[in-house]
Amino acid sequence: MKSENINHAFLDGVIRGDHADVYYHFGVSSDDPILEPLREVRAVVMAGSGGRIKEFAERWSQLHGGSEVVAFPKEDRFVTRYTAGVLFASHGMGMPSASIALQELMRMVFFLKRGDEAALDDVFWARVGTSGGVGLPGGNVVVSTEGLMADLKPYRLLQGGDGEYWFDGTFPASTQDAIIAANADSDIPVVPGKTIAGNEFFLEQYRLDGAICMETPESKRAWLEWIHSHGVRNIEMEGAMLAGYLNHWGFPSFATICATLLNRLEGDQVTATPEQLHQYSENSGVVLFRYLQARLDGEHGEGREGGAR
Ligand code: R2B
Ligand code: URA
Repeated sequence: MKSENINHAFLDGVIRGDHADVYYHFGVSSDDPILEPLREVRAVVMAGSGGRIKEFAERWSQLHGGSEVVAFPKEDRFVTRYTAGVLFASHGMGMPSASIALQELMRMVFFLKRGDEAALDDVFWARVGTSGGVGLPGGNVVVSTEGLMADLKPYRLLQGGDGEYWFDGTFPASTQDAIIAANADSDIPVVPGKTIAGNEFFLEQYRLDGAICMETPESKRAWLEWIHSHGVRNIEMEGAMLAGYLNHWGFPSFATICATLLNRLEGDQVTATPEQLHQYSENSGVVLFRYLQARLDGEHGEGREGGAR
C-alpha cells in the first residue's frame, strides 16, 4: 500500500476507537456489530445494479455450501451483501455515484482490516459491468488494462482555483493475466484492452441518439477510430475512477471486467434482445467467478497470480 496516500488523519482514530466512521450511503457505521463477520473479507465486488449484487451473492453462497449472506439494512442508495469472504456492493451509474460507493468501501475495508497494510494488500477489488464495444460485437468480455476519460487522459477532478486532481488509471497486469488464465478453457471471448469511462452515456460517449446531440456522424466516427487506434476496446462509465482511487491507496490487485452490449462502430442504440442482454451480462459474471474461485478457493489453478508478465 502507499501509506502516505491513506487518510490516516481521519482513519487512524477509527481504528483506535476515538470515533466511529459513518458509512452514510451504506447505512452502517464502524461500531455496528453487523460488520463483525466482514473482518474476513478477501474481495470486494462491485456492479452497477442492486439486482446483480443479490444474484452474485446468492451464487457465491451456493458455491460455498449455502454460506450465510449478510445484508445491510439500507438499500435506497447501494445494495450490499457479504458472504464467504466476498463483499458485493452496487455502485449505481457513473463516476459521481461509484466514487461515493468506492470511498466508503475503502474506508470500511481499512476499518475491517484494522489498518493492517499487509492485510489490505490481500484484498481484491473488482467492478463487473456492461459497456459499449469498440470494434467488438456484443458478448465479448473486456478486461481493462487502463481506464481513461474521453480525451484518453486519466481520471481527474476539479480542485479549487484552476487546479485538478489527477489519478493513475493503470490496472495491475498480473491480475489481468490471472483473470485471462482462469478463463483460458472457456468459450467466452475475453479480450484485454483500454477502457474509456464517459461522464455521460450520450455526449461523452459520442452518441448521436441523445436528447442533446452535439456531434455529427463524421466526428463520432473520427473519435471512435481515434480511441480504437490507441487500443481502446470498450466504453463504460466508472473504470477510470475505480483504477485511479485504488491505485492512489496502492492496492495491488483489482480489475474491471465488462461485457460488451453492442459494437459502437456499428451503432448507438442498444437493440439486443432481453435474452441476449442477459447472456452478455452473464458472461462477465462467469469470467469474474472463475477468477474469484481461482484466487479464493484455489480452483482453475492456471488463474493463480504472481507470475512475471
Ligand atoms: C455501463 O452501463 C451503465 C450505463 O448503461 C454504466 O453504469 C456503465 O458503466
Ligand atoms: N454502458 C455504457 O456506458 N455504454 C454503452 O454503450 C453500453 C453500456
